[in-house]
Amino acid sequence: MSNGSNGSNGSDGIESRLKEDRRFSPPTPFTFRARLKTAAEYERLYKQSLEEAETFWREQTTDLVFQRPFDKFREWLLPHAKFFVGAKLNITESCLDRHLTTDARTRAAIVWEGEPGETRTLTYFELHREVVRFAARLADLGVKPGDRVAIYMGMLPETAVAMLACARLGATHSVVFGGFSAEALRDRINDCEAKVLITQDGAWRRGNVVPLKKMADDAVAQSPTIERVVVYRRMTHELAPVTMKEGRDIWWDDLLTHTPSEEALARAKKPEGFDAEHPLFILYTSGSTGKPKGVLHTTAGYLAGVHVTSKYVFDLKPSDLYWCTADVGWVTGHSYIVYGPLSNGASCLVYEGAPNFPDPGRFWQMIERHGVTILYTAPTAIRAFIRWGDDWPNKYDLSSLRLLGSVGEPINPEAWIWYQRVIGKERCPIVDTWWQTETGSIMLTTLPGTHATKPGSTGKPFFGVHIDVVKDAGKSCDANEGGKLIIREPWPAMARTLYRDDARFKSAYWEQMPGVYFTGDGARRDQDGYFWVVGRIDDVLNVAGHRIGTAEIESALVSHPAVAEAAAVGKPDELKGQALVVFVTLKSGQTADEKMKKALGEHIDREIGKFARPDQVRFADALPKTRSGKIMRRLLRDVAAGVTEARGDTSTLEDLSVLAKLRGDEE
Ligand code: 7RM
Repeated sequence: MSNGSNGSNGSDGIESRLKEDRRFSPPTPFTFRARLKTAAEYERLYKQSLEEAETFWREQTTDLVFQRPFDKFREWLLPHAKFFVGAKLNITESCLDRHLTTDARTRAAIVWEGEPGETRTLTYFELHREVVRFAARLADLGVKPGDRVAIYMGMLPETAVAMLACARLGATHSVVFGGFSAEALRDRINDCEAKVLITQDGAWRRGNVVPLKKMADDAVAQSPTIERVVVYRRMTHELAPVTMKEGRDIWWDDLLTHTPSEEALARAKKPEGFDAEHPLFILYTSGSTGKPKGVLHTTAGYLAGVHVTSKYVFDLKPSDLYWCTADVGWVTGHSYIVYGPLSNGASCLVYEGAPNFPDPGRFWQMIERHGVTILYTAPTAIRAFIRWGDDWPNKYDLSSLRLLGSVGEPINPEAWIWYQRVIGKERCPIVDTWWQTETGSIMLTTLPGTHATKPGSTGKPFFGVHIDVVKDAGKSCDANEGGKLIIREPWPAMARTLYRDDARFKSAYWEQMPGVYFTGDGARRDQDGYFWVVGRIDDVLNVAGHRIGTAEIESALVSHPAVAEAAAVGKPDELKGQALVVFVTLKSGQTADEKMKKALGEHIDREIGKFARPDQVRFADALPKTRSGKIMRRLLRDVAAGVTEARGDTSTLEDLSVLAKLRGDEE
């Protein structure tokens, strides 16, 4: 069923059954201080969240700032839902202003470390001040509520400032991960018709400078809607030479020297309250067609979702230093670096660079140096650390850690145990959090103080989450029976639509199984109500925690002049979870050689970004197809994985010799 498994959930063999039964109770010293301490507390709140949803969410959001309270908690007209109907709010007041009258005022909001090692701290007072200053200037550049602003930056405090400044003005931000190419940036800007682009001269990555502004120039050359480009100076001119286009480009620092208009300053200082359903951001993510989906999130429900999950899943306290290692260009960065933690007044560590620069001890050195208490990272990173060896973490004092988290893909029990033993020293609970760009906030996890964890399981539904495993017919599966992971009722932080493509929002999520939200994942629920997510069962891959659509890769490949046809599939990979394998047929007269492989790899770098470069390019005379002409990816997956026997039904295969040839091509 799965193309996403990395061997974690094998259900055959007594050994793996026994392994799956391992469970770890929350360490007593953790539970002693935890916000929620017992399974009964979880049960009570979970029950309330489903049966008296309005009361639950009202009580859980009293610390958030609403300029006008809601009239009605939810309106559901499948597949569209509204939450906190009638409320007015400015999300940045919950993330910033509310902390100015509490102890959080002088607390670190962001502790930043650059890849070369320099550090900067912004208190809530300072972060608020910077957001107000920048928002006022953005307003004077003509940014109005509802306008789209693209942000193409690395991991800097200013990236959060830019996002929050947009939100303050009611502009919709679209953050594009700095690993995307100029072409990918251009497509994302053009799809949402962004008016302003905020970028930086260059970003550090593993000792190299990623020339973001240069790539932004290439993108904007073909983006007619961009009027202004704001450039933050991270480098020097020597490190990242930049050409500024007169009348279009302006340095962030120069912009701040402009005296803002009275009107702009007023808008920044005393922010407008927007409707609960006012768009907050668009984030592009891969689906099963070649075109990325512009997932749209709105204001009040999203804030409520990330606020409450951050509080309970990470058990955030004023004394914590919380570190989410995701890039702000992915949803994890939006929800669990920016909006969730800041709405809780948490102190967040933000790191600019690579985990193995200058050496593989970097993360552990940073944990020791800053006294990190909560670490939230991805299984692919954990597997890399394992490979680099225990000596690196063992060199550092990790005793400040009290809680560990995992996100992005299924974690194999071996990696889980290593994380718990070598990093957590068996003192820290692990929260394995399952969620998606579309869900906005965490949907499945064990809460750290209330339940035992089982390595490889994402635990139980979070409050308000009506989640189930079903067969095609929509019937719930029995305990331990595999099926499709679906969500039965809308939840506050769910995506409201796909930007300007509501038809696709309906067909991609709500029509595969009529009336319920289909996640695209396969899963089972065990006898204790714990969920085990296997991975994607659609045409989406998860390569090193990056979500990549096979169709996107294929359409990028066929845009190369030498390529006739292409098929992309995933292959189980110890380190990346899945590796990307592409099968390519070339046009006649083209030579299938190493040079061509390299050219195709570079073509993907340009079209999408280096992170999407295929691990393996395999040439074929023909691809296996059904009689109706559909590429049989199932067979190609087997070929890529080295399965030699044709499994399953090949009766619709047009020409069996095609398959035999592909197998012969094994490297
Ligand atoms: C947060 C994020 C979503 C897909 C999702 C799953 C996979 C994420 C877990 C997981 C097993 C987890 N958003 N996934 N978390 N699988 N266990 N804890 O990753 O939109 O980029 O990806 O990632 O397949 O559908 S995402």
